[in-house]
Amino acid sequence: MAPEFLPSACPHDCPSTCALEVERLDDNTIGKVRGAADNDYTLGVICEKVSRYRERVHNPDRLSHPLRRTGPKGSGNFEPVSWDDALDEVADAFKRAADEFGPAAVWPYHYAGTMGLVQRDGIHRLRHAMGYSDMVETICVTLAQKGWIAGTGALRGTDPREMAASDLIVIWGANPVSTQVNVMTHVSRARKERGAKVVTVDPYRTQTAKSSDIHLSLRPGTDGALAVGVMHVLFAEGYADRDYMERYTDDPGRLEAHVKERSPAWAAEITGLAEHDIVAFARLYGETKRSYIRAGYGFSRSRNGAANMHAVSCLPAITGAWRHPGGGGMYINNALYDIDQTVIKGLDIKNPAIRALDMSRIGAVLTGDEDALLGGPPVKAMLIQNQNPAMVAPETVKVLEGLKREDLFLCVHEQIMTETAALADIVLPATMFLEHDDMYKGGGHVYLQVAKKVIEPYGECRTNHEVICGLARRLGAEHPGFSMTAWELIDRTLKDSGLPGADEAHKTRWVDCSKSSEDMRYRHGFAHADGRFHFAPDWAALGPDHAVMPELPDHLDNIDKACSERPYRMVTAPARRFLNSTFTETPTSLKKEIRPTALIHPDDCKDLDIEDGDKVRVGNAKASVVVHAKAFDGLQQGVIVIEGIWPNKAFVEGIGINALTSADAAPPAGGAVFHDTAVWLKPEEQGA
Ligand SMILES: Nc1nc2c(c(=O)[nH]1)N[C@H]1C(S)=C(S)[C@@H](COP(=O)(O)OP(=O)(O)OC[C@H]3O[C@@H](n4cnc5c(=O)[nH]c(N)nc54)[C@H](O)[C@@H]3O)O[C@H]1N2
Ligand SMILES: Nc1nc2c(c(=O)[nH]1)N[C@H]1C(S)=C(S)[C@@H](COP(=O)(O)OP(=O)(O)OC[C@H]3O[C@@H](n4cnc5c(=O)[nH]c(N)nc54)[C@H](O)[C@@H]3O)O[C@H]1N2
Ligand code: SF4
Ligand SMILES: [Mo]
Repeated sequence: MAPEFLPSACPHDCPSTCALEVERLDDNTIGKVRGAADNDYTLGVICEKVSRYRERVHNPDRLSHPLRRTGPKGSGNFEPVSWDDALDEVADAFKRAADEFGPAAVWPYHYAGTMGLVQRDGIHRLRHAMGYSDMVETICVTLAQKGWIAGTGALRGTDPREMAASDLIVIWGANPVSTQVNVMTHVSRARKERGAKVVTVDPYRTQTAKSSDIHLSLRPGTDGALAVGVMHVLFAEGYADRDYMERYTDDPGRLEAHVKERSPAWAAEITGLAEHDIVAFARLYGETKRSYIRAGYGFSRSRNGAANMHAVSCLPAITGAWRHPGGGGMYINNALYDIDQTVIKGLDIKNPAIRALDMSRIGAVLTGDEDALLGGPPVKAMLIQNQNPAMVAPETVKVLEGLKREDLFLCVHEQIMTETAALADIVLPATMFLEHDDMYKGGGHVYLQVAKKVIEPYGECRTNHEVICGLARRLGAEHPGFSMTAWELIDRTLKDSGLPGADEAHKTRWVDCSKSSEDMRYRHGFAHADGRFHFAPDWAALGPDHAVMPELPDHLDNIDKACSERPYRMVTAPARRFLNSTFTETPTSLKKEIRPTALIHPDDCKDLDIEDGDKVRVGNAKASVVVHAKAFDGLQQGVIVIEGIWPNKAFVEGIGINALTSADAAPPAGGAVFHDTAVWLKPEEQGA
């Protein structure tokens, strides 16, 4: 077969969801991977890690056949076993747990290792058919989503392609150079075509911040204060669009009175920024009508993250930036995709009375915390797909203790032997996206994509869909979705959603789900019942823990503040060549990321007598971890950054950064707080 490029879509947990072209060398081998040049969001650009996907898909360490544990948990001793035997054992273990403790003792657990709707979400169909425990998906998006919806009413914003028509782009709490590179393509267009200015708001000088005209290097968890300080100037200096607010917002008068009390000097005190920098940014933002705020997840991963996202989203409603093409802003565009996933997820058979455990609190759940278990039975059996909690979930010490419980039956369906898979009783080998069919929503853009497999599955690998259906058969689970192929599920789901079917969508490569430019900018009203942007959100409608939420945008003072015992605030931002825990197995990524490293202000290094390259111990009440230090002047004193997510084994003592992060559920509806940790820091003794 002659080499050829076939269309695909990137399945990883990245808002860019790039349209790909993959070179097929033969039935089992790929060559180059490149971005589709004719997709007007991807524009031929993809990140370096996916451009060398060959290294991942043809990784010699890939799992190729089912395995059964032979030694003690975590010993790493496994023996090969047939698919039939493996699935029988999993089904038997689930039946035993359900017989003894009720079906809620089984907890299917998953997240977004693949973003494909069929392969990611089919696990819910099995859950609902069997009455197993449900899962609240809090590990990533909850805080940001609640915060954005609070004001606008819907998870969408200005068309990201319209950034090219902006005169000012504010990248707020995101690092797209690392985390969604296509944003930068559109930023570059605005710069080239309109001379647009770029501002980045981030606690440290990321590559994104470095490439910007202005970097506001604030303390973590203080974005609400910055936004309110900016509002003060917008009102005081005549930049507020009163006509727009009168027509499109809920209570501008109250907001104005509220922010009058909160000056740039007040914001400077909280954020650690200079007052004149806050004022200068506010003036620039106020003067520039075509201003586009691209809000990221990063600044929402704090206890006050939802409040901060809401505060930031208020800015374009004050200046009326939404009026102008290229103005307004966006965080994510999920609401464009009105996909009816009833068949994939088995929503028609879901029993809402069954408990839903908070996935970010997996450590507490598995170690028997009554609150985390919501008063129900212990979790005795799990199937994990698309997730690596041993590395990525908060409170690693508890997570590992729980996963190692001898009385917990654990099945992990994985592509490689992750630190989670290594703790399993049964490990099942999973296909990669190039080996199965699926459909993808582009959260960071406007396209829905349907992708067919490019090569044959490696070894004995099976898809998530096949595993779910295989277990359903053995467990007697009933639902039409279990007897459909992945392609049939795609076709049915698209048609149920009023979209072209699978064949047609695949032929056109992507389906544009955008609305008109005006609609994307809420020119016909915001998505709340009253059609207005809400400066005073109805937090009670957004989550049970709403009492602490500020009535109007403010600095919500509920973070893990620095104190004398723990004087440093730690951010655990993503690494450029990893994608969460993925790509920590590819040699090039590992080589370029080098090792877990704490970026520390040079003056803090001096105070602590730490030299570049020294080992340092970072800790709090939960644990301590040892990393190498790097002096870095791109952050405030009192802030440290450790990029990750590295495997536990990459750390000097074999325990990773999430041993320090908290599983506290942030208000109003939960959400993990990965960048909200106060720590102490000290040099590790030489040779220790
Ligand atoms: N290369 C790479 N790409 C990725 C990922 C990865 O791990 N690696 N992860 C993927 C996933 S799952 C997601 S959800 C997205 C997330 O992508 P982003 O939206 O970019 O969010 P984060 O990666 O959490 O953090 C982005 C930035 O937020 C900053 N930040 C932290 N705390 C604060 C704060 O209090 N205020 C402000 N203003 N900024 C703050 C961090 O320093 C960091 O530079 O990226 C995806 N893409
Ligand atoms: N300290 C710190 N911790 C964090 C974060 C942070 O910024 N800092 N970010 C958090 C965020 S935003 C997220 S989303 C989570 C993400 O955490 P995870 O969801 O664990 O992240 P991934 O590495 O994207 O995917 C997990 C696994 O899915 C597997 N996988 C991929 N495709 C398939 C498939 O088709 N089938 C099966 N069976 N498996 C598949 C991959 O091999 C990978 O091991 O981490 C969180 N943890
Ligand atoms: S930028 Fe994101 S969506 Fe695009 S190829 Fe890289 S990981 Fe995939
Ligand atoms: Mo995420």
